[in-house]
This record gives sequence, C-alpha cells and structure tokens, in this order.
Amino acid sequence: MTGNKKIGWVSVLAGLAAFAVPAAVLAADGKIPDPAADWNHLFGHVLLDIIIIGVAFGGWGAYMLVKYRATAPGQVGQGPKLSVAQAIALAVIPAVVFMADDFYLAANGWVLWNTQRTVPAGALEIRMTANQFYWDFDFGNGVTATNEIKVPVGKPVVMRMTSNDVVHSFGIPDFRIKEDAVPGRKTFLWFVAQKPGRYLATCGEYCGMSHAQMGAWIEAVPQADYDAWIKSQQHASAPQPSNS
Ligand SMILES: [Cu+2]
Repeated sequence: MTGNKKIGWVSVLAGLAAFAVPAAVLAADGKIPDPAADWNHLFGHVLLDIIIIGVAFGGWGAYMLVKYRATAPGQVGQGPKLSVAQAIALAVIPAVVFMADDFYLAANGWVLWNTQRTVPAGALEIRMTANQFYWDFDFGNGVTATNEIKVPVGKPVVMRMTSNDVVHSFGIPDFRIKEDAVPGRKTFLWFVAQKPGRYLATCGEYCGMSHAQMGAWIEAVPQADYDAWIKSQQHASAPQPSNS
C-alpha cells in the first residue's frame, strides 16, 4: 500500500468513526459547548482545504502548461504510455484522499449540528414571538421586552419561537445561528455569549416592507447585572398600589 493510500484510508476510517460518535459524548466533559467557535473552526478548515487544493492544482496546471507548451506550429505531443495499474492509481488515489477529507468535514459538521440542536441542561428559556416588524420576548416571570433584552454571560440561552403573522427568521451573526419563526409552529435555537457585549439580531427572511429594519439587541451582561435587570423590570411591570 502506498503512503498516499494509507493516509487516505486512515482518513476515511477516521471520518466514519466521527459519524458514530454522538455529540453528547463530545460534550460529556461537563463543559458547555460553544457551537459558534466550533463553526468558526470548521469554516477555517474548509477554507484551508480549498486554498491548499486550489494552489496545488492551479500551480501544477500552470507548470504543465509551460513545460509542455508547443514550441513549433503543428507540433504534436507525445505523452508517456501509462500501465493499467498506473492509470487506475492516478484516478483512485486522489479520489480516496479527497473523499476522505470530504467525509471528515461532513462528519464534523454532523456532530456540530447535533450539538447545535441539543439544548444544554439548565439553559435560560425565553419565549420569542416575531411580528411585522419587531420581536417580542417573554422571560416567563412577568418580564417582557420588545427588540432589546439582556442575557447572562456564559449561560446557555434557548429561544422558543413562533410568529404572529408571516415567516421570519431570527439570526444572531455573532453566535453563528439563525432559525425561522413560523406562524402556528414552535421552533428553537440556543446560544451562549462568551463575553459581555451588545449583539445584533436581525430578521433573515424577507417578511415585508420594513424587513430591513427588523432588528433586536441582545446585551450579554454578568449574571448579577442580569438578575438586577430582571428585578427592575419586574418592579416596573408590577401593578402600582392605588391611593383610593
Ligand atoms: Cu421579519
């Protein structure tokens, strides 16, 4: 077995093995997974592969063009005759290597997708209803908000979503997530803010004239600040005692 073939088969087996590893096992170390970072990593891997393949094949093609170019009019090339084994190897080895890489990337994407669709235990639940053209949030403890909410840093947040009118899509680019909000259906997405900041959420599904203005701010703050904010919101929405 040639070195190339060996690497190819090892990669194929590694790719298939990755398919068999449930996401739960990968997250079993008790750490909250961070799909955003994992998507970045996977995207970087795909980009690197494409660059390597593009440079290698482009460079090789350019080299061959120059080396074997015609130097006189009417010149006919005389390529070397390949044996059957050489011809098959030339087709099969690159195919195995590329397929192995494809399987490896697909397997990683599959595992990551499972992570993305598995809400970590203890996530903060927020109900979200999309409307033309704003987002309503309900924290389930008497606190509601429109287009602007706070969430605790480092804690998974799950949005349970639906829509009051047409199909919208709630997306937060910084967290690498987007999911449709559909009338009559319940959908979800979850994310975890790794550091404090204001993160923009936008509608990713054309939903009418003001679609482009349909944004929300997700502000990630330390847990204590989040608790204080919830308290102040509850206080603000509590019925005021009457004087009569
Ligand atoms: Cu919308």
